[in-house]
Amino acid sequence: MSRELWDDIKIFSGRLRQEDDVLVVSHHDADGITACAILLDLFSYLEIGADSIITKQLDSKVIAEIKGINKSVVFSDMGSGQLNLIRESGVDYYIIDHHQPLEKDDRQVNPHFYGYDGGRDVSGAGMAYFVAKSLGRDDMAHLALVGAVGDMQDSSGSLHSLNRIILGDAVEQKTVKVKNDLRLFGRQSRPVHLMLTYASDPIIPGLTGNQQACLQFIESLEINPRRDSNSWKSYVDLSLGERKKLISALYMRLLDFNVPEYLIQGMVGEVYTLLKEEKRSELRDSKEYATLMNACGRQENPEIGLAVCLGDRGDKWDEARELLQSHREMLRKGIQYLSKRGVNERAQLYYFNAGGEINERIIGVVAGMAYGAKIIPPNKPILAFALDREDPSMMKVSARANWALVRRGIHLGDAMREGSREFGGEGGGHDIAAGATIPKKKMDSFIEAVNNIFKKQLTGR
Ligand SMILES: [Mn+2]
Repeated sequence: MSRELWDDIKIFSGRLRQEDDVLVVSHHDADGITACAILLDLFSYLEIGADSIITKQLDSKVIAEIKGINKSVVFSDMGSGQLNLIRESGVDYYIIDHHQPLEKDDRQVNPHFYGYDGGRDVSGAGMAYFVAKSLGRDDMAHLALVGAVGDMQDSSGSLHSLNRIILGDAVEQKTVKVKNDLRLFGRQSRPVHLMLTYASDPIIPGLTGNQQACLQFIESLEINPRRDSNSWKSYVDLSLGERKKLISALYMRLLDFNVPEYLIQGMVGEVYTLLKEEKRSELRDSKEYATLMNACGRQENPEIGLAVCLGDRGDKWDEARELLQSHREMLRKGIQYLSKRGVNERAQLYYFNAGGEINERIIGVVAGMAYGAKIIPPNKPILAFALDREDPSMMKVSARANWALVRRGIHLGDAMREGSREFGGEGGGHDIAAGATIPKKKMDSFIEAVNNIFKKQLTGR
């Protein structure tokens, strides 16, 4: 880590250490929830009183609520982009963030000021971890990795830069094991054939979306997919030999269908196993852990995920898994709706307007799943529109792409920011996933504008 960043973290932490009662305000996704857990664990270690609020976004309404609580506030995984709003509110603040900052400020730690890319090099949970580590508390390294994976910072096949330092700590503490293996989602908790059925990164021609074909494929390799007469094996139940056989058969299939080499490469890479968690539980694999947290957040119960991060394996853990179930059920219905309804197409994008049919909380996830469910081919980004529940004159837009499109130049965050600004809305986000809010009556012009922006991104003009 750059000396300068570490020194500034220490100065920042030294000041934070003087507080005796704080309020942590964090984001409602996997990164924000794990970041919040890391900070609450730190404050309990330091015997500093701490409450927390986990929120979807930091707007004036949330700021007013925060102000009413009348404590020093530690913003986590958010705040750098809302510095003006925070300053205006007059609250006593600390910001620990990795999003694009507005300006430098000595009550803020953010990797962007030191030449790091907050999109890839470190997450909000990672920054919280470094703050904790500088104060002598480094036992949550594994959670910081869940945050990074939740923000898709391992999408190239491994974590790097500042995340690599955290990984080194976790490996040394024996809480995490790194292995080169199949990186498909669900290696711990899903039956093998369902892991293949839902594979979307990469999409496996002839298998993704077809459960029967996946089962036959596994059987054709002489791998028994059943654990016993009434349960299925997950990937981690396979023997080493069976895993190798499966991976090379998947390789061959992708090559046969001319899937680009770099997409095939991404299928195998680092997987991060949480060694203190039970085998076959969602918490055992960093990616599945992150999905569980995202489900809690999107089902509007992030505090249940938070309790699990802080060690609850009783009631809250049961509730978290129930939330995951209902989350999956909502997604299943969303996908069903979308495949019946189909999508509209422009030269550079797909889009659909779900109106009120799909909840705005999950519509982005549904849009991203449209590739895996073979509702759309992976050749263009997809925009999903939904009613804004809080303001009927506005619409929420969720944009999703895939790794191949990002490689070709697509940056959804830029497109959403630029496109929405033109019509008096606001937007932003990551290259692969982003969102915006726009006036309802501008929907068609917005689609046209974004179509042009994508064209520019792809051709450079
Ligand atoms: Mn984040």
